[in-house]
Amino acid sequence: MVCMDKILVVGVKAWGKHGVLGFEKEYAQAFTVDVEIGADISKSCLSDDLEDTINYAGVYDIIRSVIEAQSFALVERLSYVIIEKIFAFDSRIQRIKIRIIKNKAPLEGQIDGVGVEIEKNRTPDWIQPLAAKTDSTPSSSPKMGLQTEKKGRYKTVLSLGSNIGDKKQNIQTAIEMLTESENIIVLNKSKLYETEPVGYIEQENFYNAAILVETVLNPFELYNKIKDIENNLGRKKTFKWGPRPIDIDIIAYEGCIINTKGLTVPHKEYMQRAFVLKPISDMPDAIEITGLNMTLIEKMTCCANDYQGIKYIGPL
Ligand code: PH2
Ligand code: MG
Ligand code: MG
Repeated sequence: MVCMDKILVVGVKAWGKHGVLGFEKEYAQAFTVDVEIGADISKSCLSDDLEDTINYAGVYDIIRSVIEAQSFALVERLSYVIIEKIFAFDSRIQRIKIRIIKNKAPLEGQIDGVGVEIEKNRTPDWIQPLAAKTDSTPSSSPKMGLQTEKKGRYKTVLSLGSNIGDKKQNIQTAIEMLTESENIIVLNKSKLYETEPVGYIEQENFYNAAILVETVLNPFELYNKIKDIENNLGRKKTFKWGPRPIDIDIIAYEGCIINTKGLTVPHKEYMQRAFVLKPISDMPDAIEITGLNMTLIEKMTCCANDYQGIKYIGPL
């Protein structure tokens, strides 16, 4: 996560009964804890109002009460329980780093302490670890090891590109296929553009467009749906940036940052690509989902290396 403000609660000393050895569970020993809380607290810098930030006193109380009132074998588990409680304490907290040192670990010889450092991002509320799954709720994306509770509708911006076959038809068919999915509503469409290939240039020009959709699918489910559609439209695995009848990319997904091996959201390179930015700039409601604004997106479009190669074709 880039540019995240931090609240620091450091050097908290507390006594607790944590350890694998029998006497560690019986007699309390000293722990020192540092916590870093990642959250957007910029509003409070102007307002000077406690309501606009995370109250560090609450964080401090959680650290002490978990250490003092509970008992765990591992400092790993202790850290995790504190993290969970701090996330629950304030929904604006996006990231937590915790360092717990057991000051007088039962080891022979000279040692200043042992401990762990654990860092976690808040898990969006529609993603739950598989372990939390009950028998009655079907797992809708087993491949990702995730289970979804469909709690809401989310807006997401998709970019479409084609440079094999009837390019306009391919893009239109892909949009129809998305529309036919009962989980997806297409809210807005860009115009259609012809663009010069970026990356691998020895191939036909592309047609590019973008759409804004609303969906109850989480980003991983949406990704799987998109892959199905790409395959149905004859997409074959070739090489990176190679020609394709259809490519659909998730550019942005409301309130969501994902960094996994298979999926990165927002899309890694879209801010340098006029063939993505230009279509998005046709749709003010889609720009909003990217977190950019019209002025910025227009400037970025003009700065992108592929800007000169973009030709307006017509409506979609
Ligand atoms: N997609 C790529 C690589 N290069 N160039 C253009 N003009 N349009 C694309 O959609 C495109 C590309 C990889 O997805
Ligand atoms: Mg792509
Ligand atoms: Mg793609």
